[in-house]
Amino acid sequence: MPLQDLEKIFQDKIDAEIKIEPKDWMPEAYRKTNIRQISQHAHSEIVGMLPEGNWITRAPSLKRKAILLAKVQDEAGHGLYLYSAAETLGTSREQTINDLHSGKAKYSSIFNYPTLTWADIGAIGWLVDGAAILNQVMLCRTSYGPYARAMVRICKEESFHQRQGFEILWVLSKGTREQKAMCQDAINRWWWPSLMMFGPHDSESTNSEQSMLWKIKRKSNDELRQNFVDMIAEQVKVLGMKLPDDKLKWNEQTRHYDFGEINWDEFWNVVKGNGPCNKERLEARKKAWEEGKWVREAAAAYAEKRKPQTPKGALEAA
Ligand code: BYC
Repeated sequence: MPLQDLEKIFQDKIDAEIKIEPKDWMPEAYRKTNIRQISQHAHSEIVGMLPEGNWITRAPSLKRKAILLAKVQDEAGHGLYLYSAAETLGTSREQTINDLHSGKAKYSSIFNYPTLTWADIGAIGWLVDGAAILNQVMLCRTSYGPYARAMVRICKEESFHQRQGFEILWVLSKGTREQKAMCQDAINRWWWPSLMMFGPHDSESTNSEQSMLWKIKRKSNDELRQNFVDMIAEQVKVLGMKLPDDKLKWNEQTRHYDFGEINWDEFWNVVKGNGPCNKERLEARKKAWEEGKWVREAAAAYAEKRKPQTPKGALEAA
């Protein structure tokens, strides 16, 4: 079939809200964009386990420890669904992981900040998972079938994560003077990096225009960021805390909150690998990969052993 016809069938499907499936014809650039975004997303889930994992041994009670452990395990699951979704586009798991370890692949800027106190675990749940959900609810309707389906379960789990984060901060916000101060300090440090998670302004976003045409993205970076500010500016009142932005103000005309400018130099610096924890995060991932080699080998050997064996002589008889 001529290329033009294939392109038309593809775009007609997108326009009619029919999902694109792994064996369907798709433009090479659509395949590449999905591999890029899905693998970056998978890496974010896996690297995202590190700042939270830092507090598993120091959670303030057995109950908090069990909850945090379960949350971090959820993130591992998200990473695995997403790596599998990326594989359906013809990339191998090994290649994807090599790209993370070599520093070629990106992952969310947010995970390059340190978790200094227990309140940071609350702030990550509330703000980071909160930002992630807004973006990911939209991705449940993304045009590539395996990605959209992976997002459904991820979103259910993320909304639980956000509530647990809010609850950690809510308890601290009702606590001692020191606990209240710890809560405010975590909000101060995580607020701006959370806004950066949505990516550059639409005017600077290199991929958005094409991704919107292909319905990989359904809402723009700035639109989602605004939804997030509107949601958090209300929720922070329940905590009796403040967001660290003098310009944050309800705008009666736009029916949205106005807010201050993000420090884009800081954002690009972190994206380029020079944030507070970039090196530490990659080192930790590489070490885990090396140390887990024997587990991968054992799993592969076990799978091989369980394969149905062809009875001796069966081939000759056939
Ligand atoms: N950090 O053209 P743009 C979670 C890059 S984890 C780093 O707007 P796009 C969780 C971007 O890649 C949730 N890089 O890009 C886990 C592009 O560079 P390349 C993570 C960023 O793709 C554990 C360039 O900047 N969520 O929930 O159209 C614990 C220009 O940007 C960032 C996802 O991954 C960033 N923040 O839009 C707790 C969602 N922003 O690739 C929670 C899936 C931008 O051209 N991803 N860049 O070299 C997306 O929805 C989109 O990729 C983005 C960016 C909205 C993030």
